[in-house]
Amino acid sequence: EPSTETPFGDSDFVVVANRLPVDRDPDDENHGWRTSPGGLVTAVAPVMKAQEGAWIGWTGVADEEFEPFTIDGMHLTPVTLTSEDVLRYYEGFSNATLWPLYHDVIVPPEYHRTWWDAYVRVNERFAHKIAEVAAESATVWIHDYQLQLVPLMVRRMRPDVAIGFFNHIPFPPYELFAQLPWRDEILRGLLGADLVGFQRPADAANFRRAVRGRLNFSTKGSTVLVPAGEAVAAHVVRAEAFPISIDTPYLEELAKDPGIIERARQIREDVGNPKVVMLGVDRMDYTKGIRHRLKAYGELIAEGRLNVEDVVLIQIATPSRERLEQYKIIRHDVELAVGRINGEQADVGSIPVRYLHHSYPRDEMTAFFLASDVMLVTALRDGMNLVAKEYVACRQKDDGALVLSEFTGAAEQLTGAVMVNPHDIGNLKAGILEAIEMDDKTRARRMRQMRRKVATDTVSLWSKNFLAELNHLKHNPEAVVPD
Ligand code: GDG
Repeated sequence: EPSTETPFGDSDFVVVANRLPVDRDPDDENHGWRTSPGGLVTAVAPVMKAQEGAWIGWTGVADEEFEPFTIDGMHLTPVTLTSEDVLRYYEGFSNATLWPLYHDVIVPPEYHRTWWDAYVRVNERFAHKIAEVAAESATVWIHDYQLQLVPLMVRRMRPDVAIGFFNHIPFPPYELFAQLPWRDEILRGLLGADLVGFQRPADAANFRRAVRGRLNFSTKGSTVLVPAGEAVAAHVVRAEAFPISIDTPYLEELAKDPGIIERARQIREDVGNPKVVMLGVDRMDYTKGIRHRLKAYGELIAEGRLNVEDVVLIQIATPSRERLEQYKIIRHDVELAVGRINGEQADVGSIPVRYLHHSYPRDEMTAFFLASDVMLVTALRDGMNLVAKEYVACRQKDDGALVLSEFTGAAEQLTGAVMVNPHDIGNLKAGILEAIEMDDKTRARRMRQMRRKVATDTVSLWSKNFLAELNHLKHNPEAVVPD
């Protein structure tokens, strides 16, 4: 019997990410869910509330179907993953194939056809959900490497919607990307979007080069000319950089909170009130350069260039992807290194590394930022690195120094940091000493400059810019086709 319903859904603005911004909490009266605050939520929540918005993603719970629900004014539409999907699409193809490949093959990526099949299947599931909930001419914003096939799938089903994609991690150089057995499918998938955003101009350039090299499509500036293909009309795609940022006003507010300031003082006292407190905050991930950082620090102590009575390193490493072999290895290596340094370099009254394998509430994290004189961000490769920006936002007295790897997206923005090449242990040691010994005036000048940068470039501005550009492209497609 003919349906009187339109083939469209109700949402004018649809955010799509692997995870919904919630965690299970059976005690909570909100249908058993608690929102997990993060930069992306802050950035898109106002847009979702202003328009009829929806967020599509996985709940983090396998093998269970959930009905759509509303929490903090956001309409959430769960996508179901089976345990096998989690194994093959999420832990497998997303985190053991794409993640290492896109981070300069720091560990070897694994290529398995069964993982790829699951990736296609789950991407299709997301695309169908989008086609179902998106209103006519809606704006759809798809996030990250787990969903790179979704843009083309949605364009085929729903040519009326505006499709944006943002890649939160690096896009690798062509020579590395070319290893991927499914490289052409990934490129075609991304080119289903009207706008593909990357962290750095270099990531966008890597992508356009791969498109030219593999698909032979021509590019002009940041525009890719996509000819008509299987079930899609010819169109243009913009690929360019939109460096992500943080919710600066919120962090500045927290950093002024007397309770949090008091907690910071207490943390310093708990570690023995040394002259210098250094801090690392990372997910426990092999991309973050935690081992390199510990190696440099351990050598500085062993050589007597740092004194265990004067300095403490607090290393927070939050548990991450713990079922994956490479994550078991990095955790083991980090814990071995911490044990060695503390065993060899400590005396009974001082412990050079305070290692914390936990996650903390945002307030406590802010107290750690406030308690630390030197922040160490030594990633071997990182799309942006928000921790670096968060530290800067909290240092409202313009004290504190940031040691920052040149292999982070943040390095292009936080130019007042002490830049290091974490592969070069000598250089890393010199950077740590430079940060510790920097005179107050220089430290203040450099921090002030970085703080201005994060005060202007907030995550709200980032999403506003991305969505404005997407909207412009969809409504003036002829304006973006270069002669
Ligand atoms: C990916 C890209 C890109 C960490 N532990 C706790 C906690 N965190 C927060 C940090 C920060 C966030 O998690 C981590 O963001 P990063 O940017 O540092 O790194 P990834 O997780 O690898 O993020 C990265 C980012 O996406 C955004 O596009 O910058 O390059 O790899 O906000 O503070 N927060 C709380 N407790 C913890 O224990 N509350």
